[in-house]
Amino acid sequence: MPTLWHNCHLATMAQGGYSLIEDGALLTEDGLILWVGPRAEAPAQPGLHQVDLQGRWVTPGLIDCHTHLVYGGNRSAEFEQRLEGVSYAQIAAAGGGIANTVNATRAASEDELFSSARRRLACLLREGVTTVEIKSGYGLDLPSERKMLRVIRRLGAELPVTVKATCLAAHAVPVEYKNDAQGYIDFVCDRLLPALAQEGLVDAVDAFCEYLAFSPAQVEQVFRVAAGLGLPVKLHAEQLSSLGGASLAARYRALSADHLEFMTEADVAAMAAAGTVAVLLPGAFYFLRETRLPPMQALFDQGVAIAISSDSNPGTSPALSLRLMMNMACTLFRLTPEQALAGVTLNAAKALGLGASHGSLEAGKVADFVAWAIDRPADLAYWLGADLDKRIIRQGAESTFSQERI
Ligand code: DI6
Ligand code: FE
Repeated sequence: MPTLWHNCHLATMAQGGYSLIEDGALLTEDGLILWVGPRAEAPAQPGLHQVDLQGRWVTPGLIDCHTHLVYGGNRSAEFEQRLEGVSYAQIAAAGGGIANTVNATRAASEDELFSSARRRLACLLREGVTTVEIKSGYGLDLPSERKMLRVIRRLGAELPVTVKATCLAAHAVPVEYKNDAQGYIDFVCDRLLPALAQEGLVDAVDAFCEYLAFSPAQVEQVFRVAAGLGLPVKLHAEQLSSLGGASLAARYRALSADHLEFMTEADVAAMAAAGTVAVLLPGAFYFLRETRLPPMQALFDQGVAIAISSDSNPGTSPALSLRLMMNMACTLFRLTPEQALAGVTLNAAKALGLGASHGSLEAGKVADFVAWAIDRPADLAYWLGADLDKRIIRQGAESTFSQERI
């Protein structure tokens, strides 16, 4: 049955900005948006189901386009160490860091991984997230990467959220390949990626291009295999050093390059030309107490689409709030609240290859939206902490998930 959602204001995000419609309405049917516009022009149909949104502000459902939500254990002990002066790189060199989480993830059963990830994901969903990307990358062998990707698929099947699964097997060198990063990359390219892609567990391929992870040449090898498998690529690039990863990603028409604090002007130009989205991760910047900012002015000037994401992971961004990331993108990276909202809607959808179906309130797109009891859209980036009063509509139906305890 078609439904008319009315008595609301809309931030449609259709053109990348708020694209406001005051006193607007939305018509939905079969999970899709049929029409959006001013209430006075709403199509009149006999028997139309009507929902009064009581003056709320409606935005697209939020999209967290870069997370590592599935993992065993956590790293709060390393947080304490870092505050005592030990660096992230030192902890990693001593066998902690990502390797710590790899051990805990390998030891966990699929059910254990599912239930801990479900609890974390629920925090995002209660906040209005309707689409999320989740990466593997804490398994680093075939059975453990498969286990993570199966958990990611199961989260999408059992929770009211659209989930994209990214294979990040090229995240770190596992102990089996100590001092043989190239041997591990060969294994990922020859065996692991083809097997997991063939099992239908992979929507995109990511890698960590960094001096303490993989070189641009090794990443390129992974990208070539991904292309051969028909999978889009993304890249963790220029987080801690400048290796030209963002330009490499652009060359392979990556959906996104992520982090980017150390990117150069040439990287910005390459991404702009390729239409690769810049995914900024203020949570990791903050949690690692980084000081080098991404080249914001160059990104703005060259018109690179900017997405904002939580990077939710146990080591560098134990973030369970996308709205907090919006605030931090404004305070730390100088985005406007409008740009921050675009960063978790339209541009985040593009970073997942979902630009045609998600991320804005437009006819033909999936009817994922949130009706917020706020004064104006900037409130979403303004309030720190706490939960805002809201109604969450996913695929045209109101979700009651936010009331469930898990
Ligand atoms: N960059 C990050 O910030 C995370 N992975 C990556 O490639 C960190 C992952 C971790 O420390 O567990
Ligand atoms: Fe990450």
